[in-house]
This record gives sequence, structure tokens and C-alpha cells, in this order.
Amino acid sequence: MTDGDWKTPLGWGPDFEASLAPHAQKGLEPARVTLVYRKQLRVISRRGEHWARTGGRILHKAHSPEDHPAVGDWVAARIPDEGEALVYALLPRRSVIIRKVAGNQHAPQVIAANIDFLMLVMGLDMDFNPRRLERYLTLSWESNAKPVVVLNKADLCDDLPFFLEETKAVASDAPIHLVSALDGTGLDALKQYVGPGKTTAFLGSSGVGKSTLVNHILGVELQRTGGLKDDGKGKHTTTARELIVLPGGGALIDNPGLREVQLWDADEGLLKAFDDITALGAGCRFSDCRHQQEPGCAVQAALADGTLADDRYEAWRQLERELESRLASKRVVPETRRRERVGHGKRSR
Ligand SMILES: Nc1nc2c(ncn2[C@@H]2O[C@H](COP(=O)(O)OP(=O)(O)OP(=O)(O)O)[C@@H](O)[C@H]2O)c(=O)[nH]1
Ligand SMILES: [Mg+2]
Ligand SMILES: [Zn+2]
Repeated sequence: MTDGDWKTPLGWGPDFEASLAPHAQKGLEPARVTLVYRKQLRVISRRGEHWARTGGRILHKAHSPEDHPAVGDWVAARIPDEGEALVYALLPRRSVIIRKVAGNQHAPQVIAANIDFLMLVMGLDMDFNPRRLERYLTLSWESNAKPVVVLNKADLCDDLPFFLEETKAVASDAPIHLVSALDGTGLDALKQYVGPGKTTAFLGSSGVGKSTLVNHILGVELQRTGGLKDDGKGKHTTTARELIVLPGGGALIDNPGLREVQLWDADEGLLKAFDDITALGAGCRFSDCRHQQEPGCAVQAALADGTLADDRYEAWRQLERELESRLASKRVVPETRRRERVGHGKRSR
């Protein structure tokens, strides 16, 4: 196998090649992180899958958890022919999914990096919640990964058109798929998001069927799936976040169920997730209109005449307040700098 053969099906491209160049001159080689276990990393390199350790240079330069290697990251490493590799640098990310750790205004958590498609899975049972979907979409649009809304457990639902309409009202231009991982309905259509060069991650509450979907795509029962308790609440069946390499090329990341999604920096994500409000806002009298009591506010006008739903507006206000309060508390911590997280294409979408 030539050196290029293992990387391209895993998502490597000219952008990473260019970022690697200065490190390659020092004899470092590329690897992709599949699992993070405390300070240890599992990576895939020309050698196959093996252990690696984050070098002191990265740890010393890291200002925030965002600066540490995460699942999906491409890194530059010293890779001996056997034994543990040493990671020297994190290559700039194409996309990065970050949420805020609950209860801590200063703690971001990187869920995964270099994701092409983010499958936002909801169950068409008691799990369905458009307000939660708005959060997931905001997180996705901010991340630079493309969100795909997957409404699973269609077999349990007796009013699909209703849920489809509810979803369309909040999904802007993200594609929506109605599927059943149990009876196979709609699963073929998901194949377009998976394959050579693509990295596809699954996100959603516990018990919505993420691992069941991953097993279907893999064609083998690799991921353990769980039964639901009698109260309909899922227990966390998947406990580790791991990048799985597909035999035919491409990668999947199954995630443990998220209990809640709190937003980290997501100003742009919010503009996109609420593009109906963003579009209305262009018609406000003041360019810095907050859409509250300002005269000539087109958003308030749309609320008054019913073209904008109250709960949609309230959901937007809630997320905006969350982002604001986090930013306000950030300002009093001088060493916290707003850093450019995504190297390529971040502003170009
Ligand atoms: N009826 C029905 N049940 C499903 C469907 N998909 C998954 N399930 C069931 O839902 C339960 C939870 O599925 P998992 O795939 O383990 O859910 P998960 O999202 O991976 O859960 P965590 O790993 O805890 O985050 C299992 O009992 C599955 O068999 C579906 O389309 N219809
Ligand atoms: Mg799971
Ligand atoms: Zn306004």
C-alpha cells in the first residue's frame, strides 16, 4: 500500500497536507485520533491503529480544552516502527463540534473534530423535541459540519406528517430523514452521507438508536445497543466516543447519548439555525436591533401578525441569552482569548 492510500479514504486532503508540510520537514507524520483515554490516544497511521501520547509541546501551548487532540483530529506525530507514537501538533480542523460543560461557563468540551456530516438523531417516541433540535442545529451550523436530521423509530409513530412538519419548521435547509432502524425503513437514503473520504458522526439523546443505526451501516453488530427501561428513558449504552473506520473507506463516530446540549461560542450557528429570524431582522429599522421593544422591528411585527411563532421566538431569545451570559462572564477572565478554532473554510460557508 502506498502512503496516500490509507489517508484519503479517511478524509485526508490538500488542506491537511499543507498544514503538515512544516512538520513533515522535521520528520513528523500524520495520524488520526480514534479514541481519547485520559492522556493516552489511539491513532491510525501508516502503521495501522496504535497508541500515542500527547507531547509536552501541545500541553504547554494549550490554553483551553479545545487545544487538546480530540476524536477525529489529524495530528503530526513522531511514529516509531513499533510502540507508542508522540503527538507534536494538532493540524487545523475543518470542523469542530464543541459544547459547553454543564454548570461551568469557562469549560468547552470538544465532542469531535473534522466531521463532514453530523447526524442529529431523534426518536419519534417520547424523545422528540423541536426546541432541543434547534440547539443541536445551532451547535452543528457553528461547527462547520453539515447537519442531517434523522427522525428514527418511525415504526412507533402513528402521525408521521405531524412530526415532519414540526421538524421542517426548525430545520432550515438541513435534510430530514424519516427512518426506522428496527424495520429498515429509509436507511438506504442515509448511505449518501457515509463512505470514502467522509466522516459521519451521530449525536442525540440516549436511547434514540444511534448505535443501532451505526450497526446497520456497518452491517455488523459492532456497537452494543440497549433496551429502554419501562419509563421510556434510555440508559446510556454507549459510554465511549470512538472513531470507527469503515472497511470500504470513510469513518463513523458513535457518541454516548447527550443529556443536555449547552452552547459554547455559537453566534454564527444561531444566525443560521434561526435563519427565519435573521432574514426578518434585515428589515428592522436599526441594524443593531435586538428584536425586543425597538421601534420599526420587523421581528416584533412578524410576531404580532402571527407569521413568526411565539415559541420559535422564545427559543431564539433563550439561546441568545445563554450565549450572552457566557460571553459576559468570559470578559472578566482576561487570559481567556477568543481563538480561531477552525483553520479552513470557517467563514466561507
Ligand atoms: N422501535 C424501534 N426501536 C429502535 C429503533 N432503533 C433503535 N431502537 C431500539 O432503541 C433502543 C436503544 O437503541 P441504541 O441504538 O442503543 O440507542 P443509542 O442512541 O445508541 O443509546 P446510547 O448509546 O445510550 O446513547 C434499543 O433497544 C434499540 O433496539 C427503531 O427504529 N424502532
Ligand atoms: Mg449507543
Ligand atoms: Zn428587530
